[in-house]
Amino acid sequence: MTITITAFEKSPDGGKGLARDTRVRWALEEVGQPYDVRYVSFAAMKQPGHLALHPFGQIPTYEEGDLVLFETGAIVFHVADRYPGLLPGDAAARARAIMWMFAALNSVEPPILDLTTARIVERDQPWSKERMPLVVDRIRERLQPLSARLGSAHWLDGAFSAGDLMMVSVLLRLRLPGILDEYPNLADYVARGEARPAYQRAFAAQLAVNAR
Ligand code: GTB
Repeated sequence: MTITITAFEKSPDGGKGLARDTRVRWALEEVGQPYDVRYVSFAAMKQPGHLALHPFGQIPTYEEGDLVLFETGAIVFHVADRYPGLLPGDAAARARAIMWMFAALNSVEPPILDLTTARIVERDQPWSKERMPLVVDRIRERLQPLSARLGSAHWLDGAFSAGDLMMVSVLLRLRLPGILDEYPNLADYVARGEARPAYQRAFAAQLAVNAR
């Protein structure tokens, strides 16, 4: 069955792979599923056609036959659940991989998103500069224990899983602000994720569109 996802017609990051379609592309590449992409403009995302797929008018969405999904957590979980390659066979290991997906989205991504808000949306507020150390410290509160847990391991729990795919995707946004470099094992972890052939293909596909 054909899989179709949506992505920015023109990503604001110009193809750095930070928009959330990249993690969905990566998951599909990991499990070897071909997919089509429908590109949408910011205006089109807020029109009834797209809102029927995504109530918040965002990307990415995922269509497969009658199934329509939004939210990258749900999409990556569906891909990992349906196709082999991203979740271990052992029930306990599978539960832990899913736990790491949730940890990435619920515990690590929120303070990172707050940094984006602070740097872009709140940039001109008179209190913006004063607030920034608090925002960065809240990220460190997550990175420090994550770094300690990862230690010298290659991945969070044995073999690479959907948990790592989501965690690396979330951490990637910290490279430009330089925060990732404070935790060399996390920087290496992210680099290992990016070096995976499936990630490389996903990255190249989104870049090809945004570099036009
Ligand atoms: N929780 C949802 C999910 O995980 O699927 C969040 C989806 C989401 O935020 N989508 C963003 C979107 O559609 C694109 S990824 N925004 C348009 C809108 O809300 O109107 C967020 C994003 C945007 C831009 C960059 N960038 O340029 O660096 C990075 C990430």
